[in-house]
Amino acid sequence: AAVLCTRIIFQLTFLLLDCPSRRELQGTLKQVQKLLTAHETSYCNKTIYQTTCPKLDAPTNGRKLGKSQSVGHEVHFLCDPGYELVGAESRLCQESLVWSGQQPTCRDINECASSPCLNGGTCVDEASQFSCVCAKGWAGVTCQTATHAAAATTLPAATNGPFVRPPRCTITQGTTHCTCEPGYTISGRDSYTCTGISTELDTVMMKALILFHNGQAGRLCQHACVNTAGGYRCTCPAGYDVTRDGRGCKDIDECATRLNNCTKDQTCINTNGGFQCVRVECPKIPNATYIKTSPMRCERNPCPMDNKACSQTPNSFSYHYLSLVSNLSAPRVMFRVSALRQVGDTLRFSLLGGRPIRRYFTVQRSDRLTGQLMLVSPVQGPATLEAEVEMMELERREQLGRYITKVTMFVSQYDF
Ligand SMILES: *[C@@H]1O[C@H](CO)[C@@H](O)[C@H](O)[C@H]1NC(C)=O
Ligand SMILES: *[C@@H]1O[C@H](CO)[C@@H](O)[C@H](O)[C@H]1NC(C)=O
Ligand SMILES: *[C@@H]1O[C@H](CO)[C@@H](O)[C@H](O)[C@H]1NC(C)=O
Ligand SMILES: *[C@@H]1O[C@H](CO)[C@@H](O)[C@H](O)[C@H]1NC(C)=O
Ligand SMILES: [Ca+2]
Ligand SMILES: [Ca+2]
Repeated sequence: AAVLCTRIIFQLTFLLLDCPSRRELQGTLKQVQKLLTAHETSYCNKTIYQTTCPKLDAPTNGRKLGKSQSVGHEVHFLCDPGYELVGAESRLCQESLVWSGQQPTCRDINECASSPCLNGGTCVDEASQFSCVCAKGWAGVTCQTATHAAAATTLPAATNGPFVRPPRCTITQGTTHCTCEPGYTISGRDSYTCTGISTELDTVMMKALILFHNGQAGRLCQHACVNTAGGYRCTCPAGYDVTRDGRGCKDIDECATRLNNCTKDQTCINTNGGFQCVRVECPKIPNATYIKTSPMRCERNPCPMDNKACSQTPNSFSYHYLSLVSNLSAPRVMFRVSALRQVGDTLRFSLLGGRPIRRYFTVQRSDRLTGQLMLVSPVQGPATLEAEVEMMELERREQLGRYITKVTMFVSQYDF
């Protein structure tokens, strides 16, 4: 023990000044062992065993492809549908045991703000197409490609369409040479675009963009678009339900359900976006009396003999209600009025009412016994318009009969 003790003392004079007791010695030995082990492990970890980069997480709302954390291996990142990748598409485990690039994130795509021109490009109208005026440093039909060679290699994946990739470019003696990933070919006017081999899909994508740009047909939502994490949804104004496809708005028929508060003596008229309760009151005209012969019709009581004032009043009033959408294209036929048979030698149709009505409507004959109410100019809703069509029977310019058709049009606030 003394020899051992001496040897240890010799080696570890910095730890022990005197030969310690057996217990103290054991404690010191343990400490020394621990110290050596720790030193060795830390050394080994670095030089021999540790050849991997730290574990990488998949981005939120995305996936990581590739599990290997060894030097020289790459991992790739993908985002869930509805999200776009911002940052490095892939990262490499470098010799220094540090991953290349920055950890990417998956950003929600704002479908509601979608525009065919990417990267800050401005969309310009053309006859049946569009073109993009790209922001500085970007090119391509939809400004999808970075023109700066250096920028191209670090182009974030988020700006790439599914069939378009940035090329890898190098500048040699002032000339730029670009190459594409396998499966892609150099294309585009600027030849800085790598396009997928599937040109058919490319065409589809372009068509979709054009359709979107032209509105209506490609309108994402008929009314309003609300961006949500990973998607979007369409909303409709009060009085409408969202259609099955989730994009359109469908009027709720309050009259077919109990959603209306019309009273028993009223008639419920369903309108686009609402409803109306109507009740026909027969007109009060001097020298004549009218009675209701149906909910929508009033007829004149027989006139006393030789009462010219009475016989000149209309024989009947009939009432019709139309529910229209705003901004209907014109001209179009709104309503037709027909005589059952010819009475007298002349049948005349005319539009009653003042200037406001004549701004939008006209009455013209469509055949011998029929007159039609025509819309001549689009009406912007919400509005309620009343047009009166008069049909008069004449015999040698003498009035035989007069029939009034009142057409009330409820024009909705929206074009649906
Ligand atoms: C050595 O590596 C192992 C496993 O990676 C770890 O548990 C240990 O704490 C490391 N030791 C030192 C001293 O770094
Ligand atoms: C029906 O209810 C609306 C409010 O919801 C009210 O403005 C309207 O006057 C009511 N009509 C009748 C006939 O009660
Ligand atoms: C028509 O009615 C007015 C008042 O209501 C009356 O003064 C007039 O005499 C009537 N005309 C005829 C022809 O009965
Ligand atoms: C009305 O419709 C025309 C096309 O039919 C459209 O150009 C115009 O913008 C529309 N106006 C409104 C206010 O919606
Ligand atoms: Ca979204
Ligand atoms: Ca309705």
